Amino acid sequence: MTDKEPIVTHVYTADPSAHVFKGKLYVYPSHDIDSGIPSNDNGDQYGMNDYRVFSMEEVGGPVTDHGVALKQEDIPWVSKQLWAPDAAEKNGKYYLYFPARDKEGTFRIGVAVGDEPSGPFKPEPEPINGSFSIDPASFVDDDGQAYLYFGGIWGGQLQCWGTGEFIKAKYSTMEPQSGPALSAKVAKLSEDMRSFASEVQDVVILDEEGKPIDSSDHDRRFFEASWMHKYKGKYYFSYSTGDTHYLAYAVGDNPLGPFTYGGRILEPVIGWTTHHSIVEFKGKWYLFYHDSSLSGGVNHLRCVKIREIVYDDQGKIKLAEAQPK
Ligand code: FUB
Repeated sequence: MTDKEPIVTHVYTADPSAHVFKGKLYVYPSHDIDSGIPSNDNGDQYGMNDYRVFSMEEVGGPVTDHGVALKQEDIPWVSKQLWAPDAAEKNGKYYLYFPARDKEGTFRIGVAVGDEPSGPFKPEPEPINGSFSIDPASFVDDDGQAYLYFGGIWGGQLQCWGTGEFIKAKYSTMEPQSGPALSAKVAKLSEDMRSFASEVQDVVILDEEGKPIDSSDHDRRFFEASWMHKYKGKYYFSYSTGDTHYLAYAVGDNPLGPFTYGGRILEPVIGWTTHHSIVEFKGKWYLFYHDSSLSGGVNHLRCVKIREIVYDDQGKIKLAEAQPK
């Protein structure tokens, strides 16, 4: 595998969340399918209906497909669209967090529990109380406190929740167009990892002058694809800028923020979406991301790839020159 090659080609994969569990690198991606649903701005064509788990012993080595770990028909509250998932481990149990539309068509976030990192995962009968929108990303800090970051604009419905209630009329908008940008959301997770243990709050991203990034600043404001990692005691919140197609990051001293914009990690890829994770494995740091090269550019048929990243003396992230072979 080189940085130009997908980690697997026998299925379409996207939105990779990578974690080290039991000494191996596990990847929890979306499992893209050709749903036959016409494309629109709400993302109806992203009609995924199950999750598969992958693992590798080495970056660049063989990738094991552990098969289907959770499927739509086994989740009582879901109507459609199993979008970008993430996983966490706590006290020997494994938790798969996933967004999907409920029976009313509103995105919620569910959790499913397993005994092994590869699953299978048994879903809780209801979505997490108080959850909404898409793209959950879990983070367990060194003190054992776990957090769930989430949110995504447009098809992900984050713009519908400005008042705290779901306003369907805002579904096809990208509000606000001025003033502070919409923020990703974060909540502490309970000890059993199945519910929120705090209020949902904004993940505030500040500019170099300490002002919240403006909604007109499309190159830097949050759109979707939250990820949290820790490097040298600092908290790195990374995300997709959506319609400007960058992966960007912001750095803070606390997992709840605020975070100060730090720069771009990845330029636009082939395809509309860009979504990633960042993980340390065997002393190196890796960016897992996707593009649509495997399908020749079909936006909803994507493939996961890996690039090595490095940090400079200031803690700024750069792509490494030498990439996984
Ligand atoms: O995979 C469906 C959606 O596309 C994800 O939830 C977004 O982050 C974007 O990658």
